[in-house]
Amino acid sequence: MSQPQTVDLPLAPPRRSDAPVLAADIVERLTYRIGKDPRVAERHDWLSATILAIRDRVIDHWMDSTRSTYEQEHKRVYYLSLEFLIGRLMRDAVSNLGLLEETRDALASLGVDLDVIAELEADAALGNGGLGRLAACFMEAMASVDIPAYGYGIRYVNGLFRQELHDGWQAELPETWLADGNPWEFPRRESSYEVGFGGTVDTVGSETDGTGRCVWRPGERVIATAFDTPIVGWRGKRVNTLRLWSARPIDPILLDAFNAGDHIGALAESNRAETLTRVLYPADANPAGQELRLRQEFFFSSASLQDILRRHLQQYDSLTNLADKVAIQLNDTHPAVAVAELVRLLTDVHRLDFAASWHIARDCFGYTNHTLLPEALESWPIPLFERLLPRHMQIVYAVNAIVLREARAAHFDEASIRSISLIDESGERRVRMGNLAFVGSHSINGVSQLHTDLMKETVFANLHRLYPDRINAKTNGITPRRWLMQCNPDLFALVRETIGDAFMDDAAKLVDLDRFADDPAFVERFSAIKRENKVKLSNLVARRLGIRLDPDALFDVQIKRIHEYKRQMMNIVEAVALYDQIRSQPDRDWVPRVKLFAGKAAPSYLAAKGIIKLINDVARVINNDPAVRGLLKIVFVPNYNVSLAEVMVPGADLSEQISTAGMEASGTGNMKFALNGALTIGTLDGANVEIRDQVGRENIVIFGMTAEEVGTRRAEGYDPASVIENSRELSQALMAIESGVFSPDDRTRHADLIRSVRERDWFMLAADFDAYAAAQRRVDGIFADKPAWHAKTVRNTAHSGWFSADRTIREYASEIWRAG
Ligand code: F55
Repeated sequence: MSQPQTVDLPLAPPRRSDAPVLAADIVERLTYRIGKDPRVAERHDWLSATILAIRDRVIDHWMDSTRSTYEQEHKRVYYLSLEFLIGRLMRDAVSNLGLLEETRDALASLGVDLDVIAELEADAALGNGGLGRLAACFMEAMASVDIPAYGYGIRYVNGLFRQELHDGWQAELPETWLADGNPWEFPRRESSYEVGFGGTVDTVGSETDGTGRCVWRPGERVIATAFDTPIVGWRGKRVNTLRLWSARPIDPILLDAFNAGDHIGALAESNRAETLTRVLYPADANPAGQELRLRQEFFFSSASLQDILRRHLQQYDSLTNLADKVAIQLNDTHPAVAVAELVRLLTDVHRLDFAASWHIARDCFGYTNHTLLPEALESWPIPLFERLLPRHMQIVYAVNAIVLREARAAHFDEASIRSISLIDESGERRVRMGNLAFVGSHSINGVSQLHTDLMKETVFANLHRLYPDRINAKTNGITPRRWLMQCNPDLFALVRETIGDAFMDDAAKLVDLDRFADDPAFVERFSAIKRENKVKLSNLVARRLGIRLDPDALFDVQIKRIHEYKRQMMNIVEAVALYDQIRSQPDRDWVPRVKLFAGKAAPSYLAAKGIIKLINDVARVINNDPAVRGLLKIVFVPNYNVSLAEVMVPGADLSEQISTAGMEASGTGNMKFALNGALTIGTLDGANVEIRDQVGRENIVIFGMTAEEVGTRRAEGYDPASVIENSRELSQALMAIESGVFSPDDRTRHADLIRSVRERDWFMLAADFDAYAAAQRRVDGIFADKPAWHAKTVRNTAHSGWFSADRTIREYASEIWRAG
């Protein structure tokens, strides 16, 4: 891997003189590509024309990158992910190319405001949350640290649903990011592959245990067509490809059927194909379990592997060296069927013997696990798997036989063997995708140290015992380009002015800021920028919701998917307790606070939807109570997405990372907030542990049970009722909610939600509540002491460089992929 260079690159100084050339290019694209006269062009036309002009400046770098990988025979990394939560791309590309000022000037000369048109770009929301956003950060980081990489995924026509609030309830509306076209993508009709489903299998070889060569005759076939998006690395040094597959039918219309009058039947195949890549499943924990989902998984895995093998064969003319030149990373188990598909392609199509195919596959694949929640572990009913993928079913059985033989040889007992098996036989027989991904990979990684340790102790304990060298930790990271440079340009400029440019190529150098944490002149500017970002966030809230916020209040922000384990409910119950105290002790010196929430609930996750409604009910009452005198405000900002996060993160004082310890694999929002100078209030969960280690325990507010304590408490038999009884604050808050104080129109609306806390409280809200409330009062105390607060916020920024995705990617490259 070559070190980033800091000289002779376009970023410093900006080449303002090229603005007229760029302006001319934009007008040219507007005229000849979009077909609009500049005099009548609308803002959206200017956006498309600008993207096309920028895109053209990417292409030479893109071709150079591809060419040099080929010529130097570098290993290629393939990142297979069913989700890429990209957000907008224009500012990313422009900024990484060092063309921000030039583009701004070019557009200004045409009477167009860059910031205005940038807002019009649709978010590519091809993901649910952290897992999809991680894939997007990794794509940018792989290009930035000069790793030859391809992202493979699905070009969903409809990404994650748009969320509206109707009377405080979540409503889901279709998201249509492609409605105005997508100037970033290049359709590649020539890169198309057939993907089959169903049908029959004929054995050619003599073996009948699935290891002989077979011919699979699918009953159904669709075409996967590639759409490529260039991903520009920092300083434009490398441009990688995000290749998303779209499904189309082999015959767009069955003319015979149509002519015979069967107009619907004539299009049935076409509709079926197009349904495959129509919509992203909106669940981020409970796998959908529907046939269409398994079809999506196989569709994109198969197309990607065919593409990988074609590229490799074209260059090397042999598959025996595949693992030397190809690393394939599975982003969770969603592409795990790729393990069986690669074995099939190598044995059945390319005629390698089964054992060789199996070893090659294992040497190519790495698997990243993102969750330990049992309900999130994917498995497929055998009858469904067998019907859709009959040959893959045989391969799964054949692989299972190998693994179980190894376990027996190692003297594993029957219970351990049952847990290792690729087939779950505890009820309805199912294929366990996590076990398939594990045995088919040479590396299995967790996304924080704690999560990795728990993987070894829980879900993969026996597989870890059988293959002790495979599990490793790769703590997540975020791209500092999007999550500091672009979303917080004023802070970025201040940092640059203060410590110089080196941090731009090595985020660890942010640590040079540490010595300014007690420098009053610096701190004043740092905090003025935070205040300005809070004003911007307040303006957004005023525009969207008509709620006015005081930018001098403490902005306390929890933004993430709505989940019981993430405990948004603990946060809102604490707000109720605080409200109660403000009313009963109006004369205390309360620190004015705004609690901001945003996040989507899976449409079928009723408890999560109930929590959204509860937050909005509590907000209405508190925000309209004159007794509160603006000391507490609650805001739920609808339709959380990447672009909203880019405003909310820089505008936060306090970052809520309060999951039940042991449940949040890593978190990445936690890193974005710390980088932008927010303090974290959090449990010792996921990467919060590493954040504490980096920023120092005096610069983070930790509370609550550890993962170990959660486990012990559960094992001892946890009784929430007695905990609640012993906490006056919690009892009163729960009683207020349950008695209908916040839902006068339907007093029992939240009864079920509260009952689940009283009776089960699986996520131990009650057990952590008092510690959480006390931690919040500690936060108030620090916030009131401005020099102390500001010093801590500066130190958070200074010590967050380790969470750069560049660091994470370098670890993957050297320890898993052996690439770059
Ligand atoms: C999406 C689909 C299914 Cl079927 C299951 C899970 C998901 C998903 O989105 N998971 C997810 O986002 N997991 C998160 O991954 C992040 C990146 O590693 C972690 O930081 C976070 O802790 C974890 O919850």
